[in-house]
Amino acid sequence: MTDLWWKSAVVYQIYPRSFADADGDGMGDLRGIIAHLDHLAELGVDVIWLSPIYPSPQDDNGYDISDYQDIEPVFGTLEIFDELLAGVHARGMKLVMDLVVNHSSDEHPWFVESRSSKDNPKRDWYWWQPAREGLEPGTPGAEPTNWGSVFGGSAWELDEKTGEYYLHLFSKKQPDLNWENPEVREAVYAMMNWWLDRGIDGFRMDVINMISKVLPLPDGRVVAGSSYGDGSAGFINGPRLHEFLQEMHAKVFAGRDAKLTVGEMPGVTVDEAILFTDPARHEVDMVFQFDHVWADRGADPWLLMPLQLTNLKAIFNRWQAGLAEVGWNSLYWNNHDQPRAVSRYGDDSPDHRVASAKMLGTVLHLHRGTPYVYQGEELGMTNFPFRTIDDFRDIEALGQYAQATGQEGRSPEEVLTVLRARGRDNARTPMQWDTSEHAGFTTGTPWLAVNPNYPEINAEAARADPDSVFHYYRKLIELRHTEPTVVDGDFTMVLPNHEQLYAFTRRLGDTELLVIGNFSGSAVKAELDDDWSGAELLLTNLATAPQDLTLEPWQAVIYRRV
Ligand code: TEU
Repeated sequence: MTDLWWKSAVVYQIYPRSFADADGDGMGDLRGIIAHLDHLAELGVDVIWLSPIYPSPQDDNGYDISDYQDIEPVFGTLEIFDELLAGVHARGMKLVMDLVVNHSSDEHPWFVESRSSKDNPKRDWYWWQPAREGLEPGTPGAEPTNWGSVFGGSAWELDEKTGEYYLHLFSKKQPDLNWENPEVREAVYAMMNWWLDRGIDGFRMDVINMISKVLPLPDGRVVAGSSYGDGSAGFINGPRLHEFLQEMHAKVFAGRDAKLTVGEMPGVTVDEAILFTDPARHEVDMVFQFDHVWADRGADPWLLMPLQLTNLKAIFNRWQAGLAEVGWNSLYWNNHDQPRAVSRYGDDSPDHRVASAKMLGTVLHLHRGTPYVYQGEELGMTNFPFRTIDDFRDIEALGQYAQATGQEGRSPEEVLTVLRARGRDNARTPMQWDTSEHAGFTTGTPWLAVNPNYPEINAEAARADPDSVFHYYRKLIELRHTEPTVVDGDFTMVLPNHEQLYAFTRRLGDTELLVIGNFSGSAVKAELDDDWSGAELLLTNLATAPQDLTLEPWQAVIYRRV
């Protein structure tokens, strides 16, 4: 047994807009989630993390919040939220909310006030700056720094009313909050306490390693082929980040029962993560790092790089080793920002989809850390067959496409090739529940097209088939709950230089587990120094056990010996 409950927990992420629509408007909602809670209870997950459900103009699908203490009417009401929370708790699960406080919506009353005049009391709640010295506001290069926004274009928007620019690392409808201002921080902590008092069990913190900025805001490194500088050194892991997280902990979490806190931190290093997740420092319980989902990304963002398995293993090994003594890992292949893992690191063709989805699940869930399952991953849902840019809805895809094919002169086909493989809308197509029209997601018109493969890939079929990805994930989750070695065992990578096999052991006391995943479409024999003959085969994803450690295409195995 471990002291902190989230160490043995599995988290399931819901993207409410795409999960289940109860009222037929084409968008998922809270009643839709309530209707499917038994699906999650049957899967056996411990925690549900909800992507943002607060009032929002939906410029970035809810990551642009205009009221932190209410529910977006399209999704429901606070009363329905309380019903959902009760339904989650009644099934023995917990509920974690998304905390998006690096930025708000430009329609949040705080920003509406802030932009109203230079001497408004909330002016300093956001990052306002005049044009670069000697340049007229609005002229080329007059932005206060050369930073580009994640979604394309400059990270600065000129506000005509006062002639000053405001900072937005994401869309111009997502102005960055100024965490230097103590009133901002107090307002955020009060809001967090309000939700915790309502009964929620923790927060997933959106881009929380961007809240502290380097002062004065510095120009970024010039990037060849890009119209903007890379400002990340000025806002990733800024000088006051640890201080802010410790203050948040003291003012929000101290004195409460243990909650789950996970900080999303693009660009975080292992050394920093040790500090963020050291329980003695009281910052966060775990972080989402990005190294393994950037493993197939090269220096040129518009070039598809094939995955090199040795590289992927080196990344995980570094994280497992780095947080072995102090701190804790989060484990994920998928979320609402990533393409579907089975299409990316597995093989989503009819012959190998089920096996490779299960293999990926095996490898991930047997690492040390808290696994996250993203809606549809438990069905082996795949990427969507996008054709033209008109098929995409994501502000990131549209913004980056405009910048790349516009001032940067890339060909549309070059950019589309990468968006089809990596675009975030791959994860956001509606959840596939059954074989009825629109996969049972809605009786109306879905906001984003349903993947045409839903007659084959859907929850109803998966629950009815004992060999489905769903039932296999159920077993993986159950194994974490019943075998302490999965939670607490130490981790040793085996065969680090093998290009097809991902192999490692876990050990706790006298119990040892051997996990091997075949990341290829050919049969491969694992040549181990150690003799594992006679070990018990706990789980494999194919009908037959391997002979002499020869794994069939995309096969995964877990052996145990005592
Ligand atoms: O994502 C942060 C982030 O870094 C993303 O930009 C991500 O790396 C990229 O989209 C991958 O293609 C968080 C949320 O998860 C994302 O949905 C939001 O759009 C973003 O913050 C702004 O809130």
